[in-house]
Amino acid sequence: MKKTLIFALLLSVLLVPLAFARGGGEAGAAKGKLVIGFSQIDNQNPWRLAETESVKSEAAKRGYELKYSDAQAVQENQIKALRSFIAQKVDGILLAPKTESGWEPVLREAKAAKIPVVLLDRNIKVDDPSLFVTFIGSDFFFEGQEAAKQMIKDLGEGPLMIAELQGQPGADPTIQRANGFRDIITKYPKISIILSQTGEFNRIKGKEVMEAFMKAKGKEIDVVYAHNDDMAVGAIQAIKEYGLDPGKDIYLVSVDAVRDAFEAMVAGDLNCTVECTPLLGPKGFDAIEATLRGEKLAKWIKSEDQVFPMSVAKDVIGSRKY
Ligand code: GZL
Repeated sequence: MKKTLIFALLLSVLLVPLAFARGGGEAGAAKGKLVIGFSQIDNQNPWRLAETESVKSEAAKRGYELKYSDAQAVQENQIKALRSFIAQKVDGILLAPKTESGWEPVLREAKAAKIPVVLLDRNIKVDDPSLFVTFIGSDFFFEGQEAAKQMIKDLGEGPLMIAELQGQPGADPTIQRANGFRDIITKYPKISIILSQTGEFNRIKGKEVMEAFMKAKGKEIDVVYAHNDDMAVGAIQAIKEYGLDPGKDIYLVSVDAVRDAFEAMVAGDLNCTVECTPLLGPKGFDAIEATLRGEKLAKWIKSEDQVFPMSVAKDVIGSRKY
């Protein structure tokens, strides 16, 4: 009797995950495991690479089949990838949408095919909120506010002339980080943004734009506000080549808190980075699984982010996961 009971218990523990892992779509049903499509914007900076790795490693850990597409920063390629996922009848889609707009048609096709779409790391503007399950990502407006607050804490209320390196045009983080920073500095009449241009969230472009800024207003620039660390690292190179001392002659604050930013702060070249975690794979798959179980989710699953001024970099760098 006792042996039978133990055997039955063991069997139930083994079978439960298998039973649950059966996908919602036909693709999953055929193989008894979830098949998930992931449309990634690009892999042109360490943050993007960390996000891609987070999704891929979590899919492998959960035994999912991942259909992966790198759009090379072209929205049309993302739309094509989503159509391909729909045609393959995947069980769910993870989408990191490059821009806020232009998604309704393909999301209506996913909805008609009963395939849940979870947004990773950027939100979108749609007329019908049922077109996606949830947005998993940071509060970019908060990040912009915190960058401005730390700058004022470190430098005072001005006069301060700021050069801004913006992210990819039309992207949710670009728009909100710009708005959040301006929300704070408008309260200080002696603080102003004198230069602003996109560096596309990448190091090479960020350096090129900073070189142009230095040519135009070199010695007048007190602060660089970069919408991500990769552009800040490019700006640091440009400032050094111009002959000034980044982190001292020019104060730099950026967003993401990738390892390169901590190394730059330890070297004294960067003054602050505001965290924006890319480790979103587990939450993304949790959201798809919950949806396939019929659970309703909040429209925004917010990441909690911290502010890291230069003073803490040495103590924190060893514990960073990306
Ligand atoms: C933020 C993400 C941004 C990062 C950049 O969630 O969309 O895109 O801040 C990345 O580094 O390119």
